Amino acid sequence: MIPAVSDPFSIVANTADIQLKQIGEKILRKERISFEDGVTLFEKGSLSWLGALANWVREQKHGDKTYFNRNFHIEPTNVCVFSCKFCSYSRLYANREEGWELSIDQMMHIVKSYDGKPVTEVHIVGGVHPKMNMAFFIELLQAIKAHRPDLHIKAFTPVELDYMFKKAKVSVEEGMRLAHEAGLDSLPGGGAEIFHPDIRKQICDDKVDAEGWLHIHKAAHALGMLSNATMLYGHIEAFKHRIDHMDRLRQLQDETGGFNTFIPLKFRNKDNDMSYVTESTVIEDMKMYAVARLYLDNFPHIKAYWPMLGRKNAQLSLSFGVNDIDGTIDDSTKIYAMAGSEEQTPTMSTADLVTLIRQVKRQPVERGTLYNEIKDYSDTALEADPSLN
Ligand code: V47
Ligand code: SF4
Repeated sequence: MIPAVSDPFSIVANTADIQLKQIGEKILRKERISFEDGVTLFEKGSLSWLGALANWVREQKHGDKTYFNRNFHIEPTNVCVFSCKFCSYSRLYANREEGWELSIDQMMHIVKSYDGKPVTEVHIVGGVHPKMNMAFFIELLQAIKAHRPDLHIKAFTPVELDYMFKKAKVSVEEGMRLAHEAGLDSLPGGGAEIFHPDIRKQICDDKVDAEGWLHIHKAAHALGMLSNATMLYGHIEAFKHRIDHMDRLRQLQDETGGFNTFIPLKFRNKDNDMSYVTESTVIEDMKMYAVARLYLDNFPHIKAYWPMLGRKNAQLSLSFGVNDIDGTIDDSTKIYAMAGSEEQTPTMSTADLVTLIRQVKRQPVERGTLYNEIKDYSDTALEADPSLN
């Protein structure tokens, strides 16, 4: 474990590189850094230098608090009409051996299996099945809310929403309103990949573009819904594409204030059309988190998604700007296991998550989806709380 450097001022002062020194000083003065500054951070910033600054920003915003939530995932289908080159998950036809397609009853069976358990959120994301349409998902949202009104539904990426709105011939605004009325509470961050068209056309040419993705999140924010944003990094993109991506998010956040969390997603290369691409190293991963924390000054939270990063690296990320490590998940989240993550059975009990956070001397706080604090686990004796397992 690399200890967090508590004195970024000395680190900044000791930097020989004049450009880095100026950027570091801006950050310590809490001034916004520019596009060029962001690229320079990637190009020149050392791991320890970036980590010290990002940890300083993280501690200014959240102290040692490290959030997690208790959620479960439902993946309605892995059948998908799109053909993203990085995807290890989609299967074109449901009748192929590995394809699945859940009915409303089957999904409600999953929801009901959590009755009496202290989960606060269901996360629903899957492929884009040609048969599934808006009416189907409206019915699903209504059924979940009728059964468990207090369960927060975070569901559907703009990829799924764009497809269903077009099929139903409704505008984005109208479609979002209908979904919200039916029970959709917030949007997850998926489908963003890399916004820049030069990269997007090479890795996911046929699905919603950057403008479409941002439009849907903007419409959600206008209805008072909050959302997350992701970025798939570590493949064929250059640093300027990563900054371009974060810059578009930063601009929309200035307008709406509707984003909660940014989640950098490390590209995994197993069994997909980009298997020839070498995966990023842990050093690059930590730099990615740190630069995200420094660039996205208006995003409250930076999340490490542990099923994709692995538990040890998720712990490490807490010293590089990350203040959230998602949730217990408690379900067979298949997308990362299929793409090559070492986390083949991505479930962690709440006690495991609390221990993981405490081991690196941070403060575990259970949150709701919208970052309402549910319980601080700093001093809870784990064996004394039966709901933890
Ligand atoms: O958009 C697909 C990614 C995303 C691969 O909002 C891959 O709380 C790496 O968005 N290697 C979906 N990543 C998952 C997602 C998410 C996950 C957890 C929490 C939240 C949240 C959102 O998975 C896709 C895509 O970027 N993905 N294939 C791959 N080979
Ligand atoms: Fe379909 Fe999503 Fe996979 Fe792309 S990443 S092929 S949209 S399931």
